[in-house]
Amino acid sequence: MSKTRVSIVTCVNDNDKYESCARESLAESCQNESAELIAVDNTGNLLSAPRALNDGLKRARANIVVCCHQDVIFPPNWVENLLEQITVIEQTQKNWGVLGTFGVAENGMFAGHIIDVHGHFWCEPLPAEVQSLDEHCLIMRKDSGLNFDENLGGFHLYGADLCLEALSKGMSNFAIDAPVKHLSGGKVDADFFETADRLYKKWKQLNTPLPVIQTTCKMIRLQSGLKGLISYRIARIKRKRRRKKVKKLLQAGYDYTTLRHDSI
Ligand SMILES: [Mn+2]
Repeated sequence: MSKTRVSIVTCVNDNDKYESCARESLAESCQNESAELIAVDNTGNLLSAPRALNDGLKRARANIVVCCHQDVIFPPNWVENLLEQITVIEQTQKNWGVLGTFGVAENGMFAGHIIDVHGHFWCEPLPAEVQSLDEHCLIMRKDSGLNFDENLGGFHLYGADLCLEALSKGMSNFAIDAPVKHLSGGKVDADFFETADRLYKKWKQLNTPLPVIQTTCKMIRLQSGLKGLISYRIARIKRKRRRKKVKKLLQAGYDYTTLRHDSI
């Protein structure tokens, strides 16, 4: 039997970047066979991210599948760290949906542990239940039956959509304490807004588990009608208040390595 515990899938449109980041930092885990790497060639961006990642997911041999950006650097022993976090989560929640290194908690605060272009974020306590997870690193189980929605298309928000799929099937999603370094920030471009529109059009027709979803980049309405509009307005007011409170705390000397997501 293969001892590969984790399959790590990446949609690659810049092979040099992939080789110097994800592949190089995971070389040891590949050597000791705890992880296998699956690169889905997407030179020229001919495939959408959901399509490319689903291709990788099908090829994965392990039940635990990590989908990461090509510009993510994993510290030594990251695979062991991930498996430990899964053990912690499974003590209370066997049927978890999606895990990630960084996301937005149910109260709208950042949750997770990451080093990126915006700084070092460490929002304890972890693992924490979240409403959405950032796409730079998502973890799922093959046997959960979850996969990416190819109709969503594009290169954004497929993590938020996957979290909604999991929630609608009764699974919970968590940010974990298995930090990685991500070399880019979120890019809110035209493709982002087009994908956000498709996300809204999809979930407003379904029984959306959340009226509004807050991602690490933006807040997106998912419910139509007056009810949806009111939920969206309330969520925005709450976000404004929360941001003010966070700003005050940061001015008082707190930083994102000491701020707890459950204290706001
Ligand atoms: Mn990236």
